[in-house]
Amino acid sequence: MPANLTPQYFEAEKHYKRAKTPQEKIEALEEMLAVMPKHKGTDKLRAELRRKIAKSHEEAQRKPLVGKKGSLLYYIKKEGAAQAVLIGLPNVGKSQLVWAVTDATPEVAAYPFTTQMPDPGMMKFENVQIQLVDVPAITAPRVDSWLGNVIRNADLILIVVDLTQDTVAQMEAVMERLERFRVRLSESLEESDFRIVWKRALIIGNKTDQEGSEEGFKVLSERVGELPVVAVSAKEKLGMERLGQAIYQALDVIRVYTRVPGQKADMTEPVVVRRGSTVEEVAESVHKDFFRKLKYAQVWGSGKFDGQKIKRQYVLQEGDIIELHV
Ligand SMILES: Nc1nc2c(ncn2[C@@H]2O[C@H](COP(=O)(O)OP(=O)(O)OP(=O)(O)O)[C@@H](O)[C@H]2O)c(=O)[nH]1
Ligand SMILES: [Mg+2]
Repeated sequence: MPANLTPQYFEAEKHYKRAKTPQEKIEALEEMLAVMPKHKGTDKLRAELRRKIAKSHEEAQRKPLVGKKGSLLYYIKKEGAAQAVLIGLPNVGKSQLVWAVTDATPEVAAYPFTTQMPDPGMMKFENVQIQLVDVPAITAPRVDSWLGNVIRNADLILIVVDLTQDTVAQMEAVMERLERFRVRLSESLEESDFRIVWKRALIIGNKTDQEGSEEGFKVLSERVGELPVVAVSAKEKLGMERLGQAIYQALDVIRVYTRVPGQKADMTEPVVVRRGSTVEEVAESVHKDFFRKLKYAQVWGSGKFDGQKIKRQYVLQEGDIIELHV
């Protein structure tokens, strides 16, 4: 069925094409929707416009806030159990990787500085949702004002390295930028500069489908010292399972399950907490008041006998099931 679109519609469409900000896009799209004839022939088109409007609203939400000195600031709201940000030089495959393992669809292209704004997506590792944030290359122009903040705010840094290029030079470039952002990847007790933050990191060697990547990985592995490193092909989706495992491990968290007295624990909904967390800390992350109200807890797993009563300060282990009594 023909859509029979009107001249007003095409006028509104022109506005949309010229729109620069998400707000302008939303306005133009709403105009297009308003002037579009409503009949079966335009059903699909109207649905598509609504989708675009929703997308522009999302975009508007992560639109940069203007900082004090007119600089751009981005803040990526954390979702899921943890937030990991992918950093690296241009073209190493950061966006391709986010595309491969999350629900996000960032732009991927063979030229540098394709990504201009942060783009978060959710990755599922077993029963855990982890947020991955695609950001511009660490050497991109005009990102210094906010990229450092996004990195400093993340729970984990994923350094993506192209295994077909000089891996050592890439690591050096990344480390130099991190230093400038006052981010360190290893904890030093002597550090007296309170502005320096320490972050967990995982190094991801990408493009294992390409010739020369094996050699690149060897050289990289020798360079990284204590940091964990994993090899993948984002494009061919090779090593994705290992990647999920490596990310989870690098986060250094554990999964604990809570159960309501007399019921079975829901094993699909873990409470994800820092390794070394105590019962009272888990209780608090379940509900603010529980820290105060917790009387005692019982644990299943943990090498204790099932249902054993445990103290508030008891340190939990991966996979423990606990019953909180308040
Ligand atoms: N052969 C191969 N090519 C890849 C792989 N991952 C990414 N690429 C290609 O490398 C190019 C750059 O990929 P992007 O994901 O856009 O790189 P990026 O790191 O996000 O780049 P910027 O946004 O510019 O910083 C694209 O042409 C990708 O198709 C891979 O695993 N193997
Ligand atoms: Mg990109």
